[in-house]
Amino acid sequence: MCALDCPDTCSLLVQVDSTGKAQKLSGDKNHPVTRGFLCGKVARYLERQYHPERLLHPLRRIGAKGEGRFERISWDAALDEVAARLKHISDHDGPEAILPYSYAGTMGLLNNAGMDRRFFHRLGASRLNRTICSATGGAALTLSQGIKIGTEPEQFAHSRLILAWGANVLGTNVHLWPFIVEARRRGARFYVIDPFQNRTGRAADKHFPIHPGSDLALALGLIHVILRERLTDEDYVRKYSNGLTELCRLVSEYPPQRVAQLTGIPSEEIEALAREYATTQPATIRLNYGVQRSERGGAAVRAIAALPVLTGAWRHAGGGLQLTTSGAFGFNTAALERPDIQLLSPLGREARLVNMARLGYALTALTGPPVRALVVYNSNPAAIAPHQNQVLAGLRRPDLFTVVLEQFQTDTADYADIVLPATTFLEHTDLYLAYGHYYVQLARPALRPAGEAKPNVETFRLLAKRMGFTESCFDDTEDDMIRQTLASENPYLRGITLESLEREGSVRLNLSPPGKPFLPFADGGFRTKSGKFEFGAESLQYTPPCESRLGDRSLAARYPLELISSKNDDSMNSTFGHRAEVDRQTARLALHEADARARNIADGMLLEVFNDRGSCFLHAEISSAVQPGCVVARSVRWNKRAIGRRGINCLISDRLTDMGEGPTFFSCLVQVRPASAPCSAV
Ligand SMILES: Nc1nc2c(c(=O)[nH]1)N[C@H]1C(S)=C(S)[C@@H](COP(=O)(O)OP(=O)(O)OC[C@H]3O[C@@H](n4cnc5c(=O)[nH]c(N)nc54)[C@H](O)[C@@H]3O)O[C@H]1N2
Ligand SMILES: Nc1nc2c(c(=O)[nH]1)N[C@H]1C(S)=C(S)[C@@H](COP(=O)(O)OP(=O)(O)OC[C@H]3O[C@@H](n4cnc5c(=O)[nH]c(N)nc54)[C@H](O)[C@@H]3O)O[C@H]1N2
Ligand code: SF4
Ligand SMILES: [Mo]
Repeated sequence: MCALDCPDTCSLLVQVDSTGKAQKLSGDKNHPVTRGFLCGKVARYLERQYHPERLLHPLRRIGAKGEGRFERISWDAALDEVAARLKHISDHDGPEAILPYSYAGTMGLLNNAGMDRRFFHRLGASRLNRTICSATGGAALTLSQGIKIGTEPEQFAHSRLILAWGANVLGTNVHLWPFIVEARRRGARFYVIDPFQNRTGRAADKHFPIHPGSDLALALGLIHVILRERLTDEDYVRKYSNGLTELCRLVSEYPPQRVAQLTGIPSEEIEALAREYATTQPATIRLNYGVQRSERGGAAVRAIAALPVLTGAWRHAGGGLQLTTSGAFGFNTAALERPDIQLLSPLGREARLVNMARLGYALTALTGPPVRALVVYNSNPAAIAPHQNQVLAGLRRPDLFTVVLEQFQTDTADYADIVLPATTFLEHTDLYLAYGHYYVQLARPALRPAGEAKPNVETFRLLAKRMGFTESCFDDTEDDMIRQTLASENPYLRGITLESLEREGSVRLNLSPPGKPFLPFADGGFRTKSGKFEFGAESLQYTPPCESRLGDRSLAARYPLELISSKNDDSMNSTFGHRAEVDRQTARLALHEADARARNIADGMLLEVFNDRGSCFLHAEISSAVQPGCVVARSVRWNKRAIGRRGINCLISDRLTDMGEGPTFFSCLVQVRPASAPCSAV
């Protein structure tokens, strides 16, 4: 299985020669969703697998933090040192002075949230609130639907109208594309709502270039028209939703003319889209996480999720909405993660929760106790976390002990005291869910670990022994952990066992009888307390993001451009940042000709992009795909490849969203000028 943080979780085939070396990587044709092809980045994964810069041995830092000079040490020496330092810090400052930092470098459950969780629970370390990606949309969907599930990808083929709303399908979720193609072949229309016209927007029947962060306003405007023209499915709304009266009152304040001013989309187009959406069945929305990375992102998700409820689109195969499918995998996470062995803090409570979206704050300002040790795995916070200058200041602290488990010498690894080499998904066993389809999957290692690399599971198992933890869960094998995780009361998992996974590789959840589509909310069945969809109008009032063209006026006067640092098609967050080609793709800032002309900027010119938080250098790409007032940087570049060793995230604030305490990557105002003396910044 491909373990990258992607909705598709592709099933792979690896051809291995008699010496144990992989010769070819391809998609598995038998997989019903991913159907035998790979995205461009993973088609070339073997190059990463055998790259000369793969980390093969434990390392100890000998240079300054951030400089990247290390010496090779043995695993025994590395584990002894890590355990001794963690014990010392725990004894002197309390276990909460230790902070794990991880995200979805691998989505495999055991290596993502398995032995590591057990280890940190037993230690009593600070708990990490893993908000960096989907927390806002997840919180919003949970408030409205009670569960994070949506339309099956296979059903998109039956849709007559598909809206990709802040969803770069061709770039970030390419295995949905064939189903969209199939639907279009049968006459469906495909529209994209996105401030930037990326490949997906170019391939659409129509692209709506919305102002960043104004999706809530657009959704309220669409609802206004739908209610005004009585295009609702009254029966569905009456039976399965709550709060229509309040919603009606709210949207009366959002007539199309006003919404046009807020979103940049002409009022006639808003009217037409609302009518077409409400009168075309089945219609489905692929909402992706792009929308919720903004100050009003949570409310936007709730308002958009109201659309298929109002029109009754959920009744039909090929109708509804998909933000994620992850909530259907009702694994026994308590058995996997073992919060029950958590050492309660001296105060007799659970360890504190630290928000990963505010790592800079946590490392520089948090007290009671301050963070003294940081253990990073499956993530590269020096490059990907907001408010980068503060993050780097924290990582430079001489009194911070940093351990990094990695496959490559990332920017974060450069700040480590100890680096521990990690295996790739081709080298270890793991169990997978998906957030873009409904198959549970198992992968066994196809290759021997490179050098002395170890799976995260094994590294934390060994560390637990070194710390003197005697609970039997630290002796569990990977197979034990898989069995425990599958031992769940959830009916969707019934009959799915290690043995059935071993036999079939990918097994569909028990969502519907074989051959029948899964219609999650055809007859209501929302998992909220009321059992109904909650419109929640009281929290859906729209105010423009503070960092946007209609936001804080004095800020917008100094920094008039809205920056979107969305995903790069040929990479995966900062993974693949070592590739020269990826580095070029992520070293550009796309801007509109009018904005370039006003600043004497020519195509290809080196630019300084800045605001009060910092600055970085990128090359101008004058492009009609970007609307005036907006700039786009495909992300995330490795800092160390950039002038001044600063990346795009030094521009991003650590302000949080309206729900779920997520980051606001896409609510960011900047100014741009031709770089006069870039060398002085090095
Ligand atoms: N190739 C590739 N694939 C990836 C990743 C990658 O880095 N590269 N990353 C993976 C990860 S971690 C995730 S979370 C998913 C994310 O998948 P997506 O959500 O599809 O990716 P994003 O690029 O974050 O955002 C999608 C689109 O939202 C647009 N957008 C930005 N702001 C707004 C807004 O205010 N309103 C609207 N309507 N649109 C907006 C962006 O221009 C972008 O085209 O992709 C995963 N897949
Ligand atoms: N400006 C801007 N910033 C963003 C985003 C954006 O759109 N714009 N997107 C945000 C989002 S949605 C996300 S999800 C985050 C992603 O940020 P991260 O979660 O940090 O993801 P990556 O940058 O891909 O880094 C993952 C690291 O995990 C390592 N890794 C992979 N597998 C394993 C393993 O099995 N063991 C160990 N120990 N390491 C492994 C890889 O080598 C890689 O260096 O970035 C966020 N940051
Ligand atoms: S990154 Fe996504 S699309 Fe590419 S191979 Fe992995 S799971 Fe499939
Ligand atoms: Mo993400």
